[in-house]
Amino acid sequence: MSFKFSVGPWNVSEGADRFGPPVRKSIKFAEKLRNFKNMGIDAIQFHDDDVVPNINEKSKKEIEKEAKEVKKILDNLGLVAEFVAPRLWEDIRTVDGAFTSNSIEDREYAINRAKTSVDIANILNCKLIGLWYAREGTYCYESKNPISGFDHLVIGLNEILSYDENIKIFIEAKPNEPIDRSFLPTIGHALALANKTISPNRVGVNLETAHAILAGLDPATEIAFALYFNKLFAVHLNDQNGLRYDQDKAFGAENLRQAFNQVKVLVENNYGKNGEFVGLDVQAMRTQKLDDSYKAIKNSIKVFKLLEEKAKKFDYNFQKECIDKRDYEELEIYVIELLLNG
Ligand code: XLS
Ligand code: MG
Repeated sequence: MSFKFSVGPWNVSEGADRFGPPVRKSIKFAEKLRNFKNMGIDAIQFHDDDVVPNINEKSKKEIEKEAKEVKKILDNLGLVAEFVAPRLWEDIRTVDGAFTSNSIEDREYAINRAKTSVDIANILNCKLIGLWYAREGTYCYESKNPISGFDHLVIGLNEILSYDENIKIFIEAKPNEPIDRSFLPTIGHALALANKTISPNRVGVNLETAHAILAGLDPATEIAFALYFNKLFAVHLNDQNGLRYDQDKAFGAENLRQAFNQVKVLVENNYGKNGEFVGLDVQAMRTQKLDDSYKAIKNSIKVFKLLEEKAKKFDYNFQKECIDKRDYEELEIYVIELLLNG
């Protein structure tokens, strides 16, 4: 079985960062999708407002109409939608968090917007909702009661689960940024919370490499933990140079051996057998020129495939010999040579 890849339109951005404005022109949405298809991408990851821009200003009918137009573009290109994620971190009503805001009106807004994502997902013939809990946590520890916070998260999940019984949800855990302390920093936290919902089987996770590194954890082990529970609904492969801002670098660009082990654990466990995609969440560097802004994606796929070959070459007999002798130095140099030899 071969892996199928997905990316989001935000992965080809205009290069703005906290310290400077955009440096590249916007590429039209339909053109991005066409280019993704030509690069060998199979599925698209969507925020709700990637599908329906300015979603808050639109009626139910308008949302439906625009989502149907996007479905047509996807069909024409032979692409599918992997998930729809409500972009809950940009609206003025989610300044203090969305599902865990201290304001009841804001929490209601978050739930309604997530339900609209379910409607959009259905139009796109997609059954997966993504929740990156960007502002669910605190900037000031004392500003929220964490126990109520967890409770509000479960209430939000339950509302979505009961709105549509065919929908599954992934939680994308991240320890910090934009907030100081996240309520759900790791895969383990997300899986534990899933068990408190009305339908634990329908709540899984999306492991993003950079988020695990920011939590000081090993991404491959986080992936393995989710696989053990049959809860790895998606992955966001990328890379990260230690404890910096969330860099969304090309996969393998910083931590090649860790990248290898992520691919290896996915290969060993037949990830994708239930239709899951190898998702990338990488950003073009600010320094890239417009025509070269797809390289982070292209290079990530290239590295993934090269590492897949290496994973398939991995010598399990030799591994066993090393284990029997408890000679892990030998195993380690074997892996390094496997990676270095072309
Ligand atoms: C940010 C997240 C975001 C989600 C999609 O850190 O990675 O891009 O993946 O909502
Ligand atoms: Mg992500």
